[in-house]
Amino acid sequence: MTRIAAEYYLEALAEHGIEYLFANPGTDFAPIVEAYARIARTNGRVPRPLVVPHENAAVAMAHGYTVATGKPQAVMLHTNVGTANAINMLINASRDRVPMLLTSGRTPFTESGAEGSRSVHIHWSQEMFDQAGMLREVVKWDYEMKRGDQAATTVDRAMEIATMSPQGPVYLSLPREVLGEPLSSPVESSLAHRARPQPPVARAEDIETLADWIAAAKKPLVITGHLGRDPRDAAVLARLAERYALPVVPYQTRYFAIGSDHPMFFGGAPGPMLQHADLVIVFDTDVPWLPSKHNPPKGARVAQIGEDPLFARLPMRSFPSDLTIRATCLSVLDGLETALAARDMPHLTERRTRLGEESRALHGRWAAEAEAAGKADSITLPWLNHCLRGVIDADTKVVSEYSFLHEYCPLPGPGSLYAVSLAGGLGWGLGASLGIKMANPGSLVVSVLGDGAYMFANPTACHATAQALKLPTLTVIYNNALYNAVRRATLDMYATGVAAEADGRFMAELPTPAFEKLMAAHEGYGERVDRPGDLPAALQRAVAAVRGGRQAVLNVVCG
Ligand SMILES: Cc1ncc(C[n+]2csc(CCOP(=O)(O)OP(=O)(O)O)c2C)c(N)n1
Repeated sequence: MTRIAAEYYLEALAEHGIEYLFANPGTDFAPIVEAYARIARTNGRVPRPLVVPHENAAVAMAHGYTVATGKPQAVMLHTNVGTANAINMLINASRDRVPMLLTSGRTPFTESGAEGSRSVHIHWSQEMFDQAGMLREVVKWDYEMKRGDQAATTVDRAMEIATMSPQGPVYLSLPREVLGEPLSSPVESSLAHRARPQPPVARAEDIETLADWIAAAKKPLVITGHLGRDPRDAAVLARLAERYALPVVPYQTRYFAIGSDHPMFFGGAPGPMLQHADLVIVFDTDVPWLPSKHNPPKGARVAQIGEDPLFARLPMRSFPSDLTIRATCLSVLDGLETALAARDMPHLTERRTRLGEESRALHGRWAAEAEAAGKADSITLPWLNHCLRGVIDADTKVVSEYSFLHEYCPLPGPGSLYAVSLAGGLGWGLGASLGIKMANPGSLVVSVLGDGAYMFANPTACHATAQALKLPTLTVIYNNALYNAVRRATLDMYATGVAAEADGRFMAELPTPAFEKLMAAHEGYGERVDRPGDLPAALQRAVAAVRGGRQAVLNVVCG
């Protein structure tokens, strides 16, 4: 039988180490379905197709799997409409620099005459002048496969761009006629002859300068954002912070950068320390502080470090920098470890003593807050996070869509946290938790989400996927029946405005469905919790269900 281009295409994906094709199909998929069926007869190596019943969930799963494994995956969606559904999660992946091959079918371009020509009315209506135009701004590269014999080389090109530093998603559109094209001779890949560029590493003179600055600083501050995606970064940072008394603020951190039980963890808000710092070292942080609220003092030195330290895809960003190092965090941290060992630290003892006292006071305050929260009438975010301690073990992965607070819940170590992108495309956490579970089948995966974030995730699509793929995770919903972020923004801008008279709640209030009952539809375990004292045992019950193979939802109703 003459092979079709789609067969070579799927094989090319596997050649690039792509294990899964997260898919939501349409009429454009016919050659893909045929190719899978043909290849199954020969046991050929192709990515496992996973049908995910919402596009945002498919992209969030791929995102989660990739950040947990480092391995980029492929997603295939239906023409313009399916692609449109996924753009929210694509924005998250783009801002988080997650490599991904996002693809979609392209409606057949021929009206008749070819194999795969238009055969239903949507084939006219779904055509766009420029399908990639709707997402071009958030991908590194886009292309439309023109001929069947490009099936392997387009994948080669897509993957080298996606994985080159700084990494990010790329987009490929796949016309049906091209995927279905019969090919009499085998398709060639260029993979074997395409060495990839390595990520940038730090220059020795920059390391020396930064080490000098650290040695001279009385009040240094380290701010992190993306640091920790490579778990090795967090391990070195913990050592340096301890050894040289460097306070660390993981600000809106996307990953585990430093444990909240580390003496140099100084909370998640840079403001208090920033105002007095004489050296601010920013490790891979798109927004290291909010200039409208707080700034480093005049004369403070600022170093900005990262593979893309200017965050070139952010249209406007004006944070100061006296030393900008384009390099992986790991290369800078490793370099500093050597360079600092060779230096005198005249202020180290003073730094250590003062910061030790401040740290003890801060940790004491968080502990007191958690204790008080446990005695309150209703559940608060500090209490919810404090109670999570009781179920988190050395192998737990926490997925946060804003609701996880390290201060109240130390995590086990590098690689134990994944948080939503600063782009804040809500609806990410539930899908991402499934991808993270796929990558860590033996781990307890707990997502901590607001009720708003949970509903944005298309919960039914996610829970159905978890059920079908046997991916039991625990979803903890911090249910305040509110878009509290919207309320806070109203009060922040109009503290004395008319809307403040209604506590900023107008347009922020949400209905309160019995989220836990969704579990009845998905063979899972669901429970509603209202009182602080009931939460620890409810978490234990939910985790027991998850460990027994059932997904679980805790609907934690907050005052
Ligand atoms: C897709 C999407 N739509 C809308 C928003 C705007 N938004 C930001 S935070 C927020 C509220 C989220 O509510 P919830 O998850 O319950 O958390 P809370 O603010 O109550 O803590 C909204 C609607 C967004 N970030 N993403």
